[in-house]
Amino acid sequence: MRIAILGGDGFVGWPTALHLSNAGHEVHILDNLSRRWIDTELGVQSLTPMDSIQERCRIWKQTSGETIRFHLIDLAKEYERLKAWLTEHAPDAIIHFAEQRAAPYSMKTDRHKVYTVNNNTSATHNLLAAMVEAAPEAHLIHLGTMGVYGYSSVGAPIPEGYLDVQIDTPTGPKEQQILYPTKPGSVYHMTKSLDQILFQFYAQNDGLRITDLHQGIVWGTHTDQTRRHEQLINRFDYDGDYGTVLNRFLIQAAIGYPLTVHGTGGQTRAFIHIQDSVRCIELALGDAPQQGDRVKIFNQMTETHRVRDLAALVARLARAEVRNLPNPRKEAPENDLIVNNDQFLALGLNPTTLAEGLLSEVVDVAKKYAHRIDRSRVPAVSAWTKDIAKTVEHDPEAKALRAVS
Ligand code: USQ
Repeated sequence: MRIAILGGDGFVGWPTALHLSNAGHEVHILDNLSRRWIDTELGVQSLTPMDSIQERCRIWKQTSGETIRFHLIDLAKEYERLKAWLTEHAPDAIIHFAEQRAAPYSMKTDRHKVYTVNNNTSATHNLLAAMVEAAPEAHLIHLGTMGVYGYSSVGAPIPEGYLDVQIDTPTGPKEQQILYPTKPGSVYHMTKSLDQILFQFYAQNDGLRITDLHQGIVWGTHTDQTRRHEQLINRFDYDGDYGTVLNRFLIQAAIGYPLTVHGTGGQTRAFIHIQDSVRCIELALGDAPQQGDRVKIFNQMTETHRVRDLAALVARLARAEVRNLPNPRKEAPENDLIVNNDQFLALGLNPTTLAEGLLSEVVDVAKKYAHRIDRSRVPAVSAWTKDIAKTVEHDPEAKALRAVS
């Protein structure tokens, strides 16, 4: 297949590009390199040394003999170029990662909220409008998030996108399936909730074939392909805005930094290893909806864990210390989470779970590049509200810690 990977320079986009190129597909990366600019804005860098996208593609050609082409394009701002690109290349499938993906970054200031909404919503809508004109047959796979469901304990398993409801009508009760009601916990998660409505409309109005993957928190760094050459290495975020919880704990353990648990650590979240993430995308490619079908939604996760249990596991594994900090986010302090992921299991996904070996591999990568870490960028200081901002702990390494009650 000819596949366009939008946002193919990012944390999941790059290993996906390698995985699909390795599987024999013709891969094109379209990216505006905004993630690299955000590193510059924040004054942080990936823990792992990342080459330019052009150099990465050159090394891949040298290592595998396969070609990945890179196209510098901003989906949110260059609509006509996007449409022209789709007309010229006629991709069979389009994988859409091209959105600002960090919740803390989206809540940093009003400017970051505006940027995240403008960028994410325009990118998705530009793509859909251009597909109707230039690539109506292509299969669109979007990287959505488990966070659209919200994290209040409902007690029932979260279904894959659609909820069975019964509505009272004058002629008696009627069964219906509706999009699971969204309850986003950040401006970033809100944009992914808006995306769902855009997809629903374009599938129903124009017959676009769309798959939305509600992905959990990705952990790990290497895949089979990124391991093949040092310069194919994936990016690996540790800072308070882009680093995600399990990877942060593993990096913190590697550099002797206290594990930064927000609040009691009673938050339960869904997780998936990066190797499974790229495999799921391949499985979704092979299971496309037909024209006229509703949006196909998968829960792309393999297990759920409570944050404090992860901290305890990493602390045991790497002899690290755990710190309970005031939570910079507005979120339920404790929640349960049960998630259905039957569709990927039925398609043959064999989940990689939190094996100690894989956790240790991440700690080893972090130790190797520890000299690149700026400890002052580890704390998560983007607060969800002005009141919460007053309570944020800026220096978890300091001796005099505020207590969490
Ligand atoms: N947390 C800590 N300590 C930390 C960092 C995070 O206790 O040092 C807590 C947070 O308060 C939160 C949980 O860990 O309760 C998860 O935070 P996270 O930063 O790992 O994940 P999140 O902000 O939800 O976002 C990440 C990705 C996003 C993706 C989402 C999937 O950045 O792109 O959509 O995971 S999900 O969480 O399932 O919605």
